[in-house]
Order: sequence, then C-alpha cells, then structure tokens
Amino acid sequence: MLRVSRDIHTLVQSPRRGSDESEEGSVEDMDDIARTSSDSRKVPSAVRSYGASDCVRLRPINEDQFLIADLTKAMNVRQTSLEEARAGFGEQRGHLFLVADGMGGHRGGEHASALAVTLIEQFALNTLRWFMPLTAAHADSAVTDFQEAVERADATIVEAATKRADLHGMGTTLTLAFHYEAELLVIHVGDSRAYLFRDETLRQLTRDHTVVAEMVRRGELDMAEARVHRLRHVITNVVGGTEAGVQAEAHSLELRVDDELLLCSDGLTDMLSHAEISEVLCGEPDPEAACTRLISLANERGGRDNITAIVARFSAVPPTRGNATGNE
Ligand SMILES: [Mn+2]
Repeated sequence: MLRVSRDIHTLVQSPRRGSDESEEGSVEDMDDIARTSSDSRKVPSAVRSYGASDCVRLRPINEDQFLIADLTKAMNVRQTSLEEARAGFGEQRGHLFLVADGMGGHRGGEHASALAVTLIEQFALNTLRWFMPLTAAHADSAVTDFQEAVERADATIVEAATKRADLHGMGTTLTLAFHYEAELLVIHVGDSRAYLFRDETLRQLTRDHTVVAEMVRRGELDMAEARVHRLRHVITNVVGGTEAGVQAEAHSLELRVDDELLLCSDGLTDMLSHAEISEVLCGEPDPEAACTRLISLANERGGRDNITAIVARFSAVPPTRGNATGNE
C-alpha cells in the first residue's frame, strides 16, 4: 500500500534547490526513502513521543516552542434515552509534531514562534481533514492546505509585527510533521530540522534554508567551513520576518514499524553531529530517554542556544486494545 505517489513528490518544494548537500551530508531523496519502504507489510500506527525544550543560561528567553498533539474524533452525547450520557472517542488518531525557533529583538522571537504554533494548532483543529486516509489525492490537498496555513501564519506574523515597534521583523522557523496511519507529511521552513531514523541510519529529511547551506549546495563551501561560517545562522526563508512571503518545503513518506522521527531546533544540531545523534537514537529506544539524552548532550557541549527536540517512535498497533495508539 504505497501511497507516496509521484504526484506528492512534485509538491516537494525546496526554496533553494541545488545539489543535495547539507551541512552534515546529503539530504535524503524522498523518492528513495519511499522506494525502500514499499516492501514493508507492517503498518505502523501506534506512536510514542516525547518533546522537551531547554532554556540555556546564555539565552534566558526561550524563543523555541514545540507541540505534540493527538487528533482524535470526539462525540459528546448531550442527551439520550440510553442510561447515561457520555463522551465517546473515535479510534482514528492523527498526530501533529511541531518545532518552531523564533527570532527577532526583545521578545519578538518568542512571540513569533508562539503565534506560529497557535495558528497551526487552530488550522489542525478547524481546517485540516486529518481523519481522511492520505491517499495520493488527499495527501496532495493536505500538503497544499498545510502550505497555505504556513502562508497565512507568515502574513499574520508580519502584520502583527507592524503594530508594535518592539516586535518589528519577528519571525520563526517552523518544522512540522503530521502522522496518520502509515503516512507522514513534513512541512518545513527555516533551519530547524526533521530527521528519520530507520535501520540504524539517520536521514535528514529537510533542507536548511540558510545562506550557508545554499553555498554548500552550490559547492562553494564544504561542511567543515559551513559549521564555522559567520553567516551560518542567516535564514533565507522564514515564517514572518520583515516582509510577507514564505515557501514551505514539503515531503511525504510511508512509515515503517520502528521508524523514529526527530524534530529539533538548531540549538541541538549546532552542538551534535549526525553520528552523535545517531548513536543516541540507537542506544535509547525509548523516546523520552532519547530526547532527554540528546538535550543534555547538547548542553554538555556548551549549549549556546535554546535546545528543543521531539522524538517519536512508530510501531505496529499492539494486539490488545485500550490506549494503544495514544501518545505518552
Ligand atoms: Mn535556535
């Protein structure tokens, strides 16, 4: 049941496409990931996840935000001839994971990332038809809907910034993943990242939208130079900022049992290499333990920026029912 269609891949938008080199190596070709997953018969739909954000001493205001949400159908029975009124919850569940790293003077960054999270939350609650299987046609429209939600968030943040001088130019990165059954959509702006950890291999799903990452993609810098380049934090694509206009990169893939997803802000990836992140995910199958370990390791390395991470692990639904598909 490979639902990742060519149509979806044509929707993958990378604002600055060059070669596929990123700071840490190649960003995976999503077609390759889709192909490698096509022989999997197990459908993961249970997920355990954990997120945390660490405010470091040098940056007392945490401009990072994160969100992990279950999307569940609910029915509140207000009156009935049956014995008792009750609330019922459907069995279908979607999951939303999101990391946003704000930027801007004073409290602008904090404000922009919070606003972006709230707007996406509202979109997921009121607009997204999340309970539809992500068949090719629906996945196309879900991607378009998410991209439009990001564009609206961009316009709203730019507009909000014009009303208060202290929020001028505020903006945020936004990396989100939407999970339904075996499907994962990733929507991305900025230099936070999404990784897929599969078969003990870490694959970066998103491209960094930075001046330096573009230089690497064009072959003008190597990875070692990029890591210390003075412009390494200059972002070329942002939700908000001084003017409206954003391009949300989109990816879709089919998940396999035991896949792990990592979303994180640059506070983590500035401090830890791919190999180090990989080692932690390998050694800690529990999402909470892995997330906590990643953050403390980044802190040990000097943690100059706020550090935010979400780790989600996908598994098959256990045979026993109950709260099996819930997040923990
Ligand atoms: Mn940051």
